[in-house]
Amino acid sequence: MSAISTNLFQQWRIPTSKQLLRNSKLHRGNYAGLFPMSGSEVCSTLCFCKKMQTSTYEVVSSSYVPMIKNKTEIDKEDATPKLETVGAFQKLPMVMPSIDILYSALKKARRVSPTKGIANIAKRERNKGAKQLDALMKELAVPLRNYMDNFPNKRHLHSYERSLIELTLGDGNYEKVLGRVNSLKKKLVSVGKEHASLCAKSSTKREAEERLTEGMKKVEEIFKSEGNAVDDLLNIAKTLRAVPVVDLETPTLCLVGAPNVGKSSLVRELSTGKPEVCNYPFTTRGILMGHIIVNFERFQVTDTPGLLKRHDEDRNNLEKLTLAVLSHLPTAVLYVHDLTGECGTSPSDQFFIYKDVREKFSDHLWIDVVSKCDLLQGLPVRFITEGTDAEDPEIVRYRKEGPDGAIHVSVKSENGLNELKSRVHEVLISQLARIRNESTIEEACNG
Ligand SMILES: Nc1nc2c(ncn2[C@@H]2O[C@H](COP(=O)(O)OP(=O)(O)OP(=O)(O)O)[C@@H](O)[C@H]2O)c(=O)[nH]1
Ligand SMILES: [Mg+2]
Repeated sequence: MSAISTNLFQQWRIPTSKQLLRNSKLHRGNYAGLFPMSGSEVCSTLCFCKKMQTSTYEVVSSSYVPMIKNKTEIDKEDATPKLETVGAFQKLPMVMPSIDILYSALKKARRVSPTKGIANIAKRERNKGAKQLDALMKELAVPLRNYMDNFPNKRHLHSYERSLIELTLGDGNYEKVLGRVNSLKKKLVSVGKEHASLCAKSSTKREAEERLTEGMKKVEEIFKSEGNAVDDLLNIAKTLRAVPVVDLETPTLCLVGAPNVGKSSLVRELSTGKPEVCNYPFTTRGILMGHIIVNFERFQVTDTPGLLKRHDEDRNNLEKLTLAVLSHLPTAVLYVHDLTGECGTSPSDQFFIYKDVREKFSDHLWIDVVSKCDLLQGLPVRFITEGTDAEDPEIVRYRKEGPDGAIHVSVKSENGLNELKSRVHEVLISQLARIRNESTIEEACNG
């Protein structure tokens, strides 16, 4: 299968609270999480889905943590259909704003005329009333039913996309909004039918007219008061469609490290990606996707938000996003260490974060980079806040050189960049071999 991208760099990030209020109505429902940048900053992308990775991880309460499943759970999962690809967000249906659905439905319903050939005035009026109410109910309920049918069940999504839904929209909010749309649909059907039936039982023309007006008003009121569920769904679709598309069969390099260590600067050097670079932590607030072309072979590069020294349960959604990429996508890691003290995280804290991440993702192909080496002329940097564990010989060594085999680079002096580029190419080629090998094994297993 070929993979096409209309642009070579995609960006998706958590907005500031101001952007969030401007871009989405979802804040009303206390939606903590990530949203795309405003339209001009989010690049639209066309990319084809690929087969899912072979190893699977389960998202547990917004966590990226791999979970070991017992037999009953596996059996239960096997019973449900699965979408074994990424790319579900690009297939989400277009949702119409609630106001447009309402006005279009009212217009169409009012145009409905009574069945031809009814001579009796009262009969004709109640026939018209019942038909108009029925039409209004259908015009409102059918689009909602289509949304319900075409927004995927979260359980059937690829683990990466499931995790993005949790981190983007907040725990359970995707299902809540779909639930509200569904209950609105049910209410419209039941109230619409009830009033159509009342109207059909009218004994005079006047009564039929009154019942029609009353029914129209009632259905309209319900839709006006609960139609915001549809607008929330529209915002969800917009947000999810803006998530950069990853291709699971294209090797991916994921830049990881503490905040402000120079990850984005390296992404700019290594790939077509041009993420924002600033001298403060958490400049990168989402997943950013760039590409590297080596010998006509295309590879993906993801920039990620920085990781702080803390336990997983205390991590914010930005950090969880980084870990979700590592957990659910078959990436090679380029881990960035800043030993200059410039980034704000002490070398010993960076060492702690590094050990933790390295241990968790020990099966990933890996490159260590010590960044900003143009600033590393003086003695090893030690923060006054560093505790006694900073005397640990491993940390003392780390503070001087970084991890064993780390490549020292500077985007300012360009030191080490050529060595890094060839190492990156080597690792991506190995990653490609791994992916192909896994596909071959999978095909063999599938007979
Ligand atoms: N002197 C020097 N400064 C650098 C180098 N690389 C990056 N910087 C600076 O370090 C700061 C942080 O760089 P970024 O690339 O934004 O770091 P980041 O890790 O992506 O930061 P977050 O997205 O906030 O986590 C910026 O002010 C860069 O100009 C380098 O090689 N030398
Ligand atoms: Mg960055």
